[in-house]
Amino acid sequence: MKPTDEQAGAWTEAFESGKFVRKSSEFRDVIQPGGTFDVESNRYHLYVSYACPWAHRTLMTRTLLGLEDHISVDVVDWRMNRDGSWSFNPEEEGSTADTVNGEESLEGVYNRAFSGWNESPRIGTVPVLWDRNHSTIVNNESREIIRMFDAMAQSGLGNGSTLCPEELKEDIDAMIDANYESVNNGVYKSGFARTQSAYDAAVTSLFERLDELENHLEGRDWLVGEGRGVLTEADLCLFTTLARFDLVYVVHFKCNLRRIIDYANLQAFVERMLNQPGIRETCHWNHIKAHYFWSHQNINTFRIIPLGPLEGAHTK
Ligand SMILES: N[C@@H](CCC(=O)N[C@@H](CS)C(=O)NCC(=O)O)C(=O)O
Repeated sequence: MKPTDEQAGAWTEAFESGKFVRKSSEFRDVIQPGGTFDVESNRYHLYVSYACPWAHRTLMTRTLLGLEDHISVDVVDWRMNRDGSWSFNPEEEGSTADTVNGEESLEGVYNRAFSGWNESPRIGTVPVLWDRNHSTIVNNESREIIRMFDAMAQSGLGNGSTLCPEELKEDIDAMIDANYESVNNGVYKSGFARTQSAYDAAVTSLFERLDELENHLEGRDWLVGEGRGVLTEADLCLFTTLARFDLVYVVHFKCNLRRIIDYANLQAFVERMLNQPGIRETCHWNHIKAHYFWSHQNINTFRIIPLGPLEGAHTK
């Protein structure tokens, strides 16, 4: 699906009255059994940044659903360029070349999917789900990509588990929605605010929601489901923000009313997730920390990377 001019316009308008406004994703096709984008092993390829919380959701889902042998992955350099673009740099530890298209930058990949892409003021975000058969981008919205991975796992690929049981779908979606603006996007709204009032509002609603989640997790392991709950997409979507919180957001985005380590239930939730098979291996703390402090020079002029904190998700 090609982006519309209206969407492109929205991309150029990142800030409104001091508030950070997130661009909407432009490629929104769907993998479906029997559809244009059919379920097939080794057909789809993920481009991620290990630093990015949205991309991290897709990596975690791929691991938990046992899709590693079916969906290949390339990893961009942790350095995001000043204009928000990403490069491939196989020299950098943990980063790879573009093994599918041989591009030097992610813009090159977007340009293959939609020629003329880089002639407009568009910036290609991670994650990107690429289709080798049609040589195009299927989708670049993390929430939709993880749902498609679940559909793939339900269609015979992977380990047969689900992160979105049909009977919990509504609750999962409601939980993801409830955490999106206040928490997932809230940390960015706090960090990129250009007025005191925009910052105050973002931090206030972020911590109000964290307080609610701390209460919600009392006596529960996971956010959704009966009893102690079951591990679902809603947990992954919250986790990738919480895991970065003490390491980066407290200082870099000034989200400093409390740390996650100060919340007993949220901290236990983070550690529980880290202990799921394969999850720790998806957490590349060096990329996460270096990326934020180095890349956002508008809020960290001299690119100094803090030494601490001594303790946090990254030490658990
Ligand atoms: N809505 C997207 C957001 C993805 C996103 O914003 N990714 C960031 C990295 S954390 C990015 O690539 N930013 C580049 C830019 O905005 O210039 C999703 O959830 O997939």
